[in-house]
Amino acid sequence: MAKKGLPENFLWGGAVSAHQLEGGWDKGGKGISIADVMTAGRHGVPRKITDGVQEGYYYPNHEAIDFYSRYKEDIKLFAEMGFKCFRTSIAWTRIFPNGDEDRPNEEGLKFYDDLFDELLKYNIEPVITLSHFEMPYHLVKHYGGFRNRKLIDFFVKYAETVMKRYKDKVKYWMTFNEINNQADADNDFCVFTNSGILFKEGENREETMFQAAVHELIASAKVVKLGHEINPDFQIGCMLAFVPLYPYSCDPDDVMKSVEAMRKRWFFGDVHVRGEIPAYAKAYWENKGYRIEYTPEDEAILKEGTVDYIGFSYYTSAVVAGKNEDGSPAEEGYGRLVPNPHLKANDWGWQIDPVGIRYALNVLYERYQKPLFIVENGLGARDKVEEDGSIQDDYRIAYLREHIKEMKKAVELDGVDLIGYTPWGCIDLVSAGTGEMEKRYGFIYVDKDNEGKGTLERRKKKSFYWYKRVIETNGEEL
Ligand code: P53
Repeated sequence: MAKKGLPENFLWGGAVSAHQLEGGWDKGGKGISIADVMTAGRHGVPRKITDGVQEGYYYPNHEAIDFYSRYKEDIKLFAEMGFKCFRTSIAWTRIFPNGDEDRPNEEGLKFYDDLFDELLKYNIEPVITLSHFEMPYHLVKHYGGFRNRKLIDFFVKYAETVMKRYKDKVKYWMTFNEINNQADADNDFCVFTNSGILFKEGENREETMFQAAVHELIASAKVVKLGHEINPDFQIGCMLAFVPLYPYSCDPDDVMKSVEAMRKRWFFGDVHVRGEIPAYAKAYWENKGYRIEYTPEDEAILKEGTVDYIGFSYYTSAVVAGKNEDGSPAEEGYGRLVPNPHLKANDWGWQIDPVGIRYALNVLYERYQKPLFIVENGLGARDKVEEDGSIQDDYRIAYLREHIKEMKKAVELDGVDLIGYTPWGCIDLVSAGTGEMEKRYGFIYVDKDNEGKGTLERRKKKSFYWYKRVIETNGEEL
């Protein structure tokens, strides 16, 4: 007989990141982060990265939704929905404003003490990402971001500071958010947000990215090891952006291309979970003539600092073809990305694929046999406030319902060990990819538009009441 229902202590909640909702970018001694130098874009128009904070630009993360001063009111709403956990990140720049100081900023530490206390007051378990696209900009300018090995020590020092400080308040940690986004080294935004890297003329992007990634993986392993010494009860995970890359057809060239393309993304999880550089990566580096540096001590650390669980985001899947339309072999790497004819997309072109979440849970569990935690999932959509003030976001409910159904199949029918589910942007916030406010994910509406105008007033959407009921019934009533 099939297993029935989700585990009793299942962690229902919501997820956000500091820079996308806190605002207060220069308050409480905070330094400038990489998110503070990104302007607003929109679908098809990339965000600009400026050289420091400059006059004449609109930076949507500077104020965001002002969670910095409104967190009590917002957490009260999360508690009303029945959240068991809340995933956010610590802004590195509140703790070490430039990243290379000797001593942390007490005012920043105090802010998170208060925030975590407020969550714990309602028995909401904090789930904390250490680095969610928000490293100090100073480390980019003066050290070249994670291409520089020195960043390992800066990150470890920051992580040690907060893990010691909050050792009795926070149990669930993750090191680097969506560390595998940068697998696409041609994407400036991904490499900047993951690693704080601005490419130099003539630099081999992929080689630089791999070196930075290896530094991050070493830093992560050190932090896992250290964290377990600070508190043996800590659960420290990695965080992967899981985008299944399906083969376009049963043509063996399509199938093999999908294996190759997936490997580019698996690399990060494979090191985090297995604690060693996979053979396929070493072969790839050698064939490309890349020199990626790491020492035997680094290799030992990777082995000692493997993660306790795998946190991942899931929004969409993609399709790769091994051949071009004229039958010639597709480019190496991701091959030719083609739309999936079986799926519809949202307004930003992200195709909606609920079965993909079951697929993701299965392939991750088969590969790693470690507990899984869905720490992001959701639908970015424009919402309309009706005359009576209500927001009828049935499309969001439908998206989440279909994904939760498939998630339950993975647990009940496939035997996957799943800890929890935290939909992304449980309160409307600034989009990471575009900087827009109007790409909304929330159960709670925030009155603010793409130009930064609005009262910041909070409003419960229809999905607020729906999700409350989902949590109450442990996912039985959808
Ligand atoms: P936005 C790319 C691909 C998949 C997930 O994204 C991504 C990205 C970067 O945009 O980001 C994650 O806001 C990320 C969050 C982000 C969320 O997905 O572009 O961890 O910070 O907000 C949704 O719609």
